[in-house]
Amino acid sequence: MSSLREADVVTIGESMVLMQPMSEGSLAYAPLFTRSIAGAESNVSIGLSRLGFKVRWISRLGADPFGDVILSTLAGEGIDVSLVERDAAYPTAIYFKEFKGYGDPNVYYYRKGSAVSRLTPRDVEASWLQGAKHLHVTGITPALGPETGDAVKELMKQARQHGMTISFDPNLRRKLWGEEEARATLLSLIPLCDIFLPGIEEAEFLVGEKAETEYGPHFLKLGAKVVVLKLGERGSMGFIGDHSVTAAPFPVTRIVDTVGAGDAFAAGFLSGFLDNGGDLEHDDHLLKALERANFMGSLATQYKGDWEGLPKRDELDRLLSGGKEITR
Ligand code: KDG
Repeated sequence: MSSLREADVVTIGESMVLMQPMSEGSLAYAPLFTRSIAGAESNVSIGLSRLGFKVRWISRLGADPFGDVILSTLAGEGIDVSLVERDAAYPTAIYFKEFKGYGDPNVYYYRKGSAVSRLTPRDVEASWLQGAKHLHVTGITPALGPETGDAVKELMKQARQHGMTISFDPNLRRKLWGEEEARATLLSLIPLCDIFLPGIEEAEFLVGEKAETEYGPHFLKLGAKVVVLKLGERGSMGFIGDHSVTAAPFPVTRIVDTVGAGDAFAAGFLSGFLDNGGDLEHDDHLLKALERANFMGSLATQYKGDWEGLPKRDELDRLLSGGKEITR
């Protein structure tokens, strides 16, 4: 008998060691760094785990100390990492942020030839989805190696065969691949997902400039069942069937770090989806999931780090109901 823990959600992707400078400005002049870990799918995993969901994270890491720290951090967050493979031949990836004092941070990736970049569809195993209800994938994994996209596609197909629901965040990373390849690959994954979560700029990248309200119906026609359009500081819109709802943003007075906000949003939305047993047909459910997503996204921008600001369930409930924290 398998000793695998049950999972509400399975994610697959690459996590890296994240080096963040302690000073603003060019990395050329940054003498001191703090070390954390990050990765779009593990950020979502942490968000969901903190809200009480059982999450399994599938990945590969180098057989190196950076792989150790990623594994122990995620295990410490309650995520099932028992199927993560260690590879002695290829390293764990690293990335650096550069804070300019305005706008989004710059990021510098050192991930070519990493352990995850060697993943192929032949590596996909039935155990990855065992006992799971939902699969979450992003467009970052297909950008990593020659066959990583096919591996993601294979996993999505298997999830569908198992009757699981699937969410897909395109997470366009222009530094990782060429525009044409990115566009074609990301578009090819939309028909395989139930919930598609593009940002407004990603939507425009994928299908060209349109009126904001046209993107949802366009992606629904391509095969997604629900489209969630992230509008940044203007909130978000959800599209299902022939109707749509708009959720207002939560105002943020001090943005510290925008990286990870989209993953916080995804965790918020998926938690609303799972809380309602996968029913988004009611406008009320869709709106609540969007509002939670907006809130989680705005929270993430107020912390340095890609996931550190994600709330636990009781904290989320208190913050959303306007309750005050007893601090001393
Ligand atoms: O969405 C945030 C991620 O971009 C970040 O945590 C690192 O996975 C990452 C990436 O590929 O940029």
